[in-house]
Order: sequence, then structure tokens, then C-alpha cells
Amino acid sequence: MTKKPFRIDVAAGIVAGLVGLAWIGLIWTNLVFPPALQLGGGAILTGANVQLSEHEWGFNQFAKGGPTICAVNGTVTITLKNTGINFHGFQIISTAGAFLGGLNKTDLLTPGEVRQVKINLQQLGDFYYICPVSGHRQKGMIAPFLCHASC
Ligand SMILES: [Cu+2]
Repeated sequence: MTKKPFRIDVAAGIVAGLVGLAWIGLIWTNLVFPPALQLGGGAILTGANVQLSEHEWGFNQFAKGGPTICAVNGTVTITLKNTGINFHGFQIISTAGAFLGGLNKTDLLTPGEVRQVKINLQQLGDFYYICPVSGHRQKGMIAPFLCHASC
């Protein structure tokens, strides 16, 4: 019995098929098991003035979630920029979902708009900041907002 010659075109076809299968598997896994929200994501914004951008569907560089904001005694001025293509808002809510501060639900930033949002909660605790547009929080526009005596 003669040994069949190695065919590079057949080998390339098999490799391409396996790579394609792995790629489809990755896409499927990502759709069925979306990555967890990066709440905090390691970054903490502190100080009297912080810069924050919002986009689809998160804050600053994170695709989902955003950096932790720590406000001494709940006071901070946020320079908020909508770098996304949708309208976005800004609210601080309790862990139970109650409105604590920020913009009214219907007061939204247009794409490209920059707004200074002054926060003065005058209470200590661990809260969240979110985009209040329907469905945006569920897509990832939520991150920790901490009000501590010192940050
Ligand atoms: Cu939004």
C-alpha cells in the first residue's frame, strides 16, 4: 500500500474549517453568556471634579459598566460628555433603585453634548450611577457611586 502524498490544499481547508468552527463557537458563547458588567473595573474617580463620558453601553472606556466614583460626603461636580450615538442621562440611585440625585429622567444629553452635573447628596453610603433611559441600565450603563467621609 502506497502512502498518500501530503496535500497542502486539503490541510489548509481542514485548518480553515476548524478556525471557523472555533470562531462560531466563540460568538455563540458570547451571545448566550454575555460578559459580566465591569462594575468599577479597577478605576476609582475621586476629587471635587471628575470627567465622565457615556456611550453605548457604559461609562468611560468600559464597554459595559464604568469606573467607581467616590464623592467625599456625596459632593462632586461631574463633567459629563455624551460620546455615544443615543440620548443618555445621569442619575444616582440607591441599591434598592430609589432616585437620589442627578438629572431628571427626561433631561437627557444629546450625542456630543457636555454638561456639568453638580451632585450634593449629603448622605453617606454605597450607591450606583446609571443612565435612566429605558433599557440602558440593563445593557450596562451602571457603576458604583460611593459617598464616603473620605475617599
Ligand atoms: Cu443611556
